[in-house]
Amino acid sequence: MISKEGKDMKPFVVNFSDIGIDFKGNHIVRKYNDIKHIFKTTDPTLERENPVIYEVFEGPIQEKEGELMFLITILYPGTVNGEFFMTKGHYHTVENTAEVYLGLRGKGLILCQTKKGEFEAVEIGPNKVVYIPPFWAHRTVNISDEPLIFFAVYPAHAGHDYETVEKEGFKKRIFRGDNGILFVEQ
Ligand code: PAN
Ligand code: ZN
Repeated sequence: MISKEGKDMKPFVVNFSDIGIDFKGNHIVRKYNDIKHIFKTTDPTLERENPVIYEVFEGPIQEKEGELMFLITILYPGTVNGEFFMTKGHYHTVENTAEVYLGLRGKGLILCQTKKGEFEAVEIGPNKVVYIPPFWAHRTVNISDEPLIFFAVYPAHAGHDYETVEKEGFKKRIFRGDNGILFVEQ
C-alpha cells in the first residue's frame, strides 16, 4: 500500500492526464490574490476575478530524507500589466538539495539565482530537462499563451524557503515586449 506516512512504501505507479491529474498527494492552488505581492504592479480586474495562477499536484510522499518528492505544476498563461504569470519561487530550506524539471507542455523560463548574486534564466518546455543545482533559488515564468506544464522531482526533505525570495526578490522580472520578452531589472 502507499502510505503518506512512509511506513510501508512499495513501488507504485500513478497516471496523469490532461484533464485530471491525480498524484494522490497534496493539491496546492495559488490564486492571484494569494500571490499578488510578487508582481511589480497590481491589476484591479485580476483582484476582482481572482483567477488561479498555478496549481501543483504532489505525489503521496513523506517529506523525509531518502524519499524523492515528485509533482506536476500547471502555470496558467497571462500577465499582470505585462509581467508574465510566475510562481512564488524559493530556495530549498535544506539548501544543499537539487531539483530536476521536465517540460511537458507550453514554454517558460526558470529564473535561478544564488545568495552570492549569480543569476541565470533557462528555458523549459517539451523535450527539455532543467537541472537546478543545490543552493540555487528557482522561479518559473510562463512566457507562452497556453498552460505551462512541467514535472519536477527533488529530495523530499528539502523544504521550501519562500521568505528569502519575498524579502530579496529575483534579480530580473519578465515582461511581454513588442518583439518578444523583456528582462527588467527589479
Ligand atoms: C516546484 C514548485 C512549484 C510551485 O515543484 O514548488 O512549481 O512553485 P513555488 O513552490 O515556488 O510556489 C519546486 O521547485 N519544488 O521544490
Ligand atoms: Zn524547488
